[in-house]
Amino acid sequence: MNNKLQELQGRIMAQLEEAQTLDRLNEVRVQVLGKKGELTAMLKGMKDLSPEERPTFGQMVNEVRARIEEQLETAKKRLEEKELTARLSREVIDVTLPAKKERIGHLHPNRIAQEEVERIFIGMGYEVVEGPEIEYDRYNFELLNIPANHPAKDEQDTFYINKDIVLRTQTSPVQARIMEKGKLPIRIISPGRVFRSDEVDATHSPSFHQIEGLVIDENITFSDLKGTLAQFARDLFGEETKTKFRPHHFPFTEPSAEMDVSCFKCGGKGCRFCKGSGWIEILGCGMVHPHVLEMCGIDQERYTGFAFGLGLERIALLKYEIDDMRLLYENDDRFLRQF
Ligand code: 2NL
Repeated sequence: MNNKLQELQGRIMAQLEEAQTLDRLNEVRVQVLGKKGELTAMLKGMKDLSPEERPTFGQMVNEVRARIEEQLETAKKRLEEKELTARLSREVIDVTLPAKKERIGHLHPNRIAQEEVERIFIGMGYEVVEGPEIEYDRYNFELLNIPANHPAKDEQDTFYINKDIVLRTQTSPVQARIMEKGKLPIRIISPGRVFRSDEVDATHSPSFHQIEGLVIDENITFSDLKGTLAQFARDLFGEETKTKFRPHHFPFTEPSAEMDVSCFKCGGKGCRFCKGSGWIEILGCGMVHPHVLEMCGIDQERYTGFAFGLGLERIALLKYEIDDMRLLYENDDRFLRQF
């Protein structure tokens, strides 16, 4: 019996020392100390001993048990430490590695240009107003002095939904709706998408963007128009920008003009950018036609106003020196990420 106990102790101690995992340790523990364990069985076998032998044997078993338990504890600590060290080296973080770059999206160049124009006019006290992209012929043409047989209606080559409803060809209908509401004075700009049945090329698209502006109050004159638009040009293209107004014709304004700005590349000397002229055409404008005021229910004896319209893509192309409008619509990330 004594020999058996010795053998057991030696064997178990060796197994505990050799154990490489906590699982293995537990296996050994159950194998010796568990309900059906070897040591437990030896205690149970005590009943076969003589009463004199029992106390000595019992004491020996308990000593062996104590030693094994102590060894178990030591082995457990050793293995836990080993596991922690392994985990720490496995999960090590190199804080000196460069961080993974997140590519964050941003506004489209067209939208950047739109917000720039909005910012300038908001600074002058204008409100930004939007309206429907599908419009009644009445708002898109009729109230703007473009009656049924007017050539402008052909010229614009409109997308018709039916004979009364069109894809708006300009954002002026938004302004006609505001005039019709009758709250004066008016100082608004209306940016938005417009549609014309044009073939796609470097300077045309069937869908593009416009910003129109409208001011109506008592005593508004052509000087207000010139002063406002000259200031707008300086804000957009730089303090040295000069402006020039050339007579023009629009059905909805009288008199009408086109505004050129001095070339912001060459300062007006003439270069490739302004095709040698020193000037770049930017927008159309004029005093709101009295007949338009009248049709929209505004007293044309008391009120006058000016209006203007500019193509947003044109501003974006100029500002960013892009030579093909199609780039603005293709959504090629290699192009867009440059802005
Ligand atoms: C251009 C010319 C223009 C207007 C738009 C307008 C609007 C109302 C009344 C009178 Cl409600 N006029 N808008 C006036 C003159 C020119 O746009 O070349 N745009 C790209």
